[in-house]
Amino acid sequence: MANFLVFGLVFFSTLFTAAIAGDSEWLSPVYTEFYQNPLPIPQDKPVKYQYTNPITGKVIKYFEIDIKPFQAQVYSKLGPVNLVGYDGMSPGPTIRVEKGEETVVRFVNRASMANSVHLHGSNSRAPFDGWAEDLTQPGQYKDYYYPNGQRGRTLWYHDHAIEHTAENAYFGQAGLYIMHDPDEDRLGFPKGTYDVPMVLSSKQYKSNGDLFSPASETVSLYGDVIHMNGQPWPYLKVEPRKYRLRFLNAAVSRAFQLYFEKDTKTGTKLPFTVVASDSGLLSTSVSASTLEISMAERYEVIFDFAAYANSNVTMRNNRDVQADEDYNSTDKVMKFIVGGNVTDPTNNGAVPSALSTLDTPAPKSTVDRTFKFERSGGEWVINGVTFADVKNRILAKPPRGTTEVWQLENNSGGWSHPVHIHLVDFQIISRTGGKRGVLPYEAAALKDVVLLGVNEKVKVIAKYAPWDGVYMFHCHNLIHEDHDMMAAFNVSALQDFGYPETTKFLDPMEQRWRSKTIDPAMFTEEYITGTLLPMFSGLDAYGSEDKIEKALDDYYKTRTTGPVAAASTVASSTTARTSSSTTLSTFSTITSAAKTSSSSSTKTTSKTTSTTTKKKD
Ligand SMILES: [Cu+2]
Repeated sequence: MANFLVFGLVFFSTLFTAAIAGDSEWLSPVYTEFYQNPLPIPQDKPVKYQYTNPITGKVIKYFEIDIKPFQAQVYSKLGPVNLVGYDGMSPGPTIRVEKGEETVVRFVNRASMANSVHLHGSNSRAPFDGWAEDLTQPGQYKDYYYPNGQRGRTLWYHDHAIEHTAENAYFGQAGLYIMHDPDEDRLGFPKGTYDVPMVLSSKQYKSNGDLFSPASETVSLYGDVIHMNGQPWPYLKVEPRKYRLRFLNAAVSRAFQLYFEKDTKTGTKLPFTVVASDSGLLSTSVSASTLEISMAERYEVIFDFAAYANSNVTMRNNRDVQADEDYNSTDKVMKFIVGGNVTDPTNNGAVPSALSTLDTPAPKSTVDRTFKFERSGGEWVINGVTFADVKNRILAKPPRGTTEVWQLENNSGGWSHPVHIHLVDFQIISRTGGKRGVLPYEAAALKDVVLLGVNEKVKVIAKYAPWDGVYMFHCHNLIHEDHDMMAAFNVSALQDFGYPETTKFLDPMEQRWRSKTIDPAMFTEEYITGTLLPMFSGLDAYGSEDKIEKALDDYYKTRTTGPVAAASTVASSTTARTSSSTTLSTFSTITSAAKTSSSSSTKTTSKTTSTTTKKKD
């Protein structure tokens, strides 16, 4: 304890932003209230309005969320923390939807920095996917239109604003979005208070109790204060029965390897069952005693506290996870105080072995594209390209509906990169070069994030469907993402596809869907239920997903030649970086119908002249 005091407030608070080697010190003021505060449970967001299309019967639920500043108290003896969160809380309110019910979520910027919102895990149309340059400025709002047509899953909504995603997410802009699928009910998983959101983060505080900002970080912000649902090192009182724990790692830069131990028997890792991940249910339940969860990944675990009645179980984190920095207490997460009585014995049965049938892409032995994630010239790049490299940042043009294998490479021993590909659910085929292969629960899952650990090569396979349009892929270490390890792919429109779509959503910056200035007339029930939601409902944006999937399959089955790309898939002139005074045309049109070969993936481009005011390290 004396050690804590010596290394406390004065020496290692704000001055030492670079990581200090070793496990014993603090960067933040010493935190002493371990397991003294209850785990907060984010409240559910109520539906504000609802609209049913009189012809199709299709339901759209409307939610409205204000992005606004608020304060919280993390250190009881220091000053408050200044945060900016969805509805003034962090994590934001939990949005709950039923599979098949579409949603419109209006995000209203009542804060001081621009935002963009990504619903992570949703195959939203490009203009509603949170494209980093599709900013909503303070005083504006944007209506995001979501399909909820995929399998049930735990999604999350979080900031994706160009160059300051790390700040926005870290200061509070992250929340859960849980899509319930009736197909899950047959499994009898724990429900209600036995179904607990677990949002991990790791932060660093200043000597006054306020947050240290990631704004000037260019490498990583690992943080030394571990939070669950916004509370450092909390406790949760549980009953001696099964719980469903829905983990999300919302940290800026820290990956976790979680395990549980009984306080009276430390060193012995307790068993649990992994049942779901990014895209919902696993194919089979997977027994485990450690859960590796990197930034933006979701894993759902059934943990049975029955054997630990009237005792305490602590959730811990391994040290030496990848190349992350450890601090005094980054090996601790939270405590479960297990009572002696079960008040509700329902939904407490054995976890079935077979859980679901995954819609895995048809196997393929070739590698279509290779992407190297690396540090180059003081920037984080993908195949030498940054997101600021507007002319070159579209690194792939998979024709709509094609299945591709992407090889992701990290040749560094110094850092890891959780890679997120928007739009698709992918299967992890292989992992080589590092200390581990494909983890058992990864092998049973469809994912949208995969950790590319130190020196690892990971192959992922996905079908680039159902929509066409331009989407991002990037590292989910938010410091790397901001500086500028992000690129795009264009799921190319098919000229001769023949499916009758009445609306196109190719361009994430299409003017029609951009943010608007706050106007009270646009916030009335009459406007929203009488004009706005009927407009979305009439777009035919999502209603025919199954038919499109089938039409795409038929298209490729019947073809004897390669796919024919549309003459012009995207011709946007609105995609210059917002920090730029110059407008550049971003999206090159497709000139060749031929399926791209792997050569497209290894191009090295000369940097375009920077037109941005982007900060350089
Ligand atoms: Cu990275």
